[in-house]
Amino acid sequence: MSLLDVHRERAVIALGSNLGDREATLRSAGLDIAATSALNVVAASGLFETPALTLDGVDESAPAYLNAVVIVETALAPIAMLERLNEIEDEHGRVREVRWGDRTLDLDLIAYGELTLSTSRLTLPHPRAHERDFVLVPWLQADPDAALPGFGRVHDLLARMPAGGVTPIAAAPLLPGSVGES
Ligand code: A4P
Ligand code: MG
Repeated sequence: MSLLDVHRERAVIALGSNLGDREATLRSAGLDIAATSALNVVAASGLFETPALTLDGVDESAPAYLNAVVIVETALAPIAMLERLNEIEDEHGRVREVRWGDRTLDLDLIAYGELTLSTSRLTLPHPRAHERDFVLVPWLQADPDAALPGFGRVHDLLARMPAGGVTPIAAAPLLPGSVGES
């Protein structure tokens, strides 16, 4: 390794929206991620419609979410990456009112390499990702070999879950030419 080499990590971002023009918001946020020079997109999933999970459980009467996953390589530190994701949320009119409440855009950092971390601002991997089909199904589509640090292969996690209501929607992939890794 020379002094010019930069250490890069692979990071997984989950996108969710259940208010407004959900598809336009997710596509625009995907483009914002791709346009961030410090984030290089490796793969992206398609779009999936999923029933809202609230603090009281799945709420079929709440507006449904669209969810997707983007995988990037980055030299940004995890906190710097979270700050960039928060900026993109803010640019899309995200208002923080109710925890797990309806939102125009939620960007979660699901995993950052093999790193495990628990601070007041950031927990890695995302503490609830392992039990959320609306994160794991798009992630597996973008990367069939995906593994969640501390929890094992995403394929195996999903195989142990009841088949849920994660429905692919008939639309182009989130970012052009980027479903699955080539
Ligand atoms: N934070 C800590 N670790 C992370 C991380 N790995 N990634 C902190 C992102 N943020 C992380 O998040 C609250 C705080 O978590 C942030 O200040 C950050 O420093 P927030 O986005 O402000 O609030 P939130 O999203 O309402 O809360 P929370 O607990 O992060 O909720 P989740 O887990 O993000 O769940 N149902 C469906 N079908 N699809 C969804 O996408 N999403 C949620 C939100 C609920 N129900 C859903 C979906
Ligand atoms: Mg969140």
